[in-house]
Amino acid sequence: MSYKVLIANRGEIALRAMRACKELDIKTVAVYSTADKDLKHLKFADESVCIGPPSPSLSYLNAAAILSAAELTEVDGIYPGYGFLAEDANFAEMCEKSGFKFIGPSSEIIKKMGDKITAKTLAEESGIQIVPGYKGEIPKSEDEVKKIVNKIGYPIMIKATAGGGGRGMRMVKDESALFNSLEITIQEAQSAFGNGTVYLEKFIENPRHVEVQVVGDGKGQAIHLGTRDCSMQRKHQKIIEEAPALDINELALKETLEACVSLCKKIKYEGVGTIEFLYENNEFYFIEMNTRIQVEHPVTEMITGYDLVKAQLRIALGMEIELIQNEIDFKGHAIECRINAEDPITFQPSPGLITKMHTPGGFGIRYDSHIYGGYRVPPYYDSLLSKVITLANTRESAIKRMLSALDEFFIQGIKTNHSLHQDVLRDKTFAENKHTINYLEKEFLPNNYE
Ligand code: MV4
Repeated sequence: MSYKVLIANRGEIALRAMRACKELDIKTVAVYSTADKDLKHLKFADESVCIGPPSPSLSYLNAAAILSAAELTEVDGIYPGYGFLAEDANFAEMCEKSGFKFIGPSSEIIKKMGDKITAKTLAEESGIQIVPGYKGEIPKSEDEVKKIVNKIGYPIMIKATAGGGGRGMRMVKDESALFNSLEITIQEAQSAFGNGTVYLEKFIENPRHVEVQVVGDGKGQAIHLGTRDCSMQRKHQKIIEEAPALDINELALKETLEACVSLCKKIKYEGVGTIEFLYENNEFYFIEMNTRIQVEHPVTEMITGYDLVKAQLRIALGMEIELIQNEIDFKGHAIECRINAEDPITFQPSPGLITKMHTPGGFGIRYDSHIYGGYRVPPYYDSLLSKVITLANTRESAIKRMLSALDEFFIQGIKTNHSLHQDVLRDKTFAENKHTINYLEKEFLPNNYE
C-alpha cells in the first residue's frame, strides 16, 4: 500500500514532516504561498501546488484552497503541523467529509478540547488535578458571583472557554475590579470567538509550565512520553524548552502521568497530544490540552528515541504502530533553543535576506531548520528560523553543549535572538533550574517589561 500526504504548512515543520514521509515511503505534496516559493521542503516534494498570495488567511489558513490542492493531487491525508489549521475542528471536519484523512484526532475531539470548560471536565473525570475554580454558568446575581469568587479566593483568572494559549483571559486582584473585568472578558470573548462563555480559576501566581506528551492509537491504547518544561517564555512565546522537567515531586508526577494516559484511553485519543499544566508547590494543575504536534517535540524525541512525527503519520494512515509504555526508555536531558528572526532586545521581527550562515553540528546536537544562506525570510509569518537541540547525560552538560553549538552558529543579514539565548544559558537562575513562567519578563528582562 502506498500513501500520499499533503503537507498543509510551511517552514521547519513542513521540512520535518517531509523527512518523516520519506522515511515511511509516503509520497508528498507541498503547498505554498507566492511568498514561499523558495522554501527548502519544496525541493524534496513529489509535487507542489501554489495555494495563494502571502497573507495566511488567503493561503495556509484557506481551507478551500488546501482542499482543492488535495483533490487535484489525489492525496490520502493532510498533515497540518502546528499553527494555521492544526487545531481547527471545522477544517478537520471538512477533510473528513471530503474523504481526506486529517492527520490528527477527529474533529469531534479537537472541538471538545478547543472548548476549555469541556476539556477541564474531561481531564477532571480522568483523575487529572485541575486548577480550582468555577466552570458553571455565571449567576445573574452579583451577590452569588461574589460568593463563588470568595470561595475560590483572590486573585482569580477569568478565562474564555473558547480561548487558550493566553487569549481571552484576565486576572482579577480584588472585588473592586471583578464585575468590570467579567463584563469586558465576556464581551471580548464574544467578539473574538463568537462565544462569550467564561469560567473562573484561582490565579496560580508563580508556577512553572510543565507539559506531558501523549500518544494514542485512536482505539483506546495510549502512552505518555514524559514531561517537558517550557517555563522560559515571553508573552506566551516559548524560547527554551527542555525534557524532562526536573525537580518535580515524584508522587505527583507518577499520578499525573497515569491520569494523562487514562484521559487518552477514555476518549480514545488518536495521534500525538500535549497536556499542559501549571506546576507550583509540588502540585500539577491542568490548564489545557493541545491536539497537535508542538514546536518543542524534538526534546521529547531526543530523550526517548521515539519519532513523534512518524507516529502521527503511522497512526493516521493505519500502519503498524508499536505502542507499549514499557518500551519507552528515558535517557539523558535535552534542551531546545528557538532561534527567531527578531531583535534580541526589542523583540521586533527582523525579516530579510540571509546573506551568510553557518549551522551547528556534532555529537548530541540536532539542528531543525528550513533556512539557508541566500534565503529571504518573508515578513508574513512566524519568526521561527531554527531549533537547536542538544542531548547530553545531564542538564548541566546539555546546557554546555548548547553554548558550544551556539558558538558555531551564525546568521548574517538579519537580526536574531541568538545573543539572548547565550545570555539566558549563562544565567544563574536558569542554571539552578529556579526560573518560573514570570522569570524572563519580570526578572531577566525587567527593562523591556511592560
Ligand atoms: C493561568 C495562569 C495562572 N493561573 N491560569 C497562559 C496561557 C494559557 N495556556 C494559560 N495561561 C495561564 N493560565 C491560572 N489559573 C498563568 C498563565 C500564564 C502562563 C501559563 C503557561 C505558560 C506561560 C504563561 C505566561 C503567563 C500566564
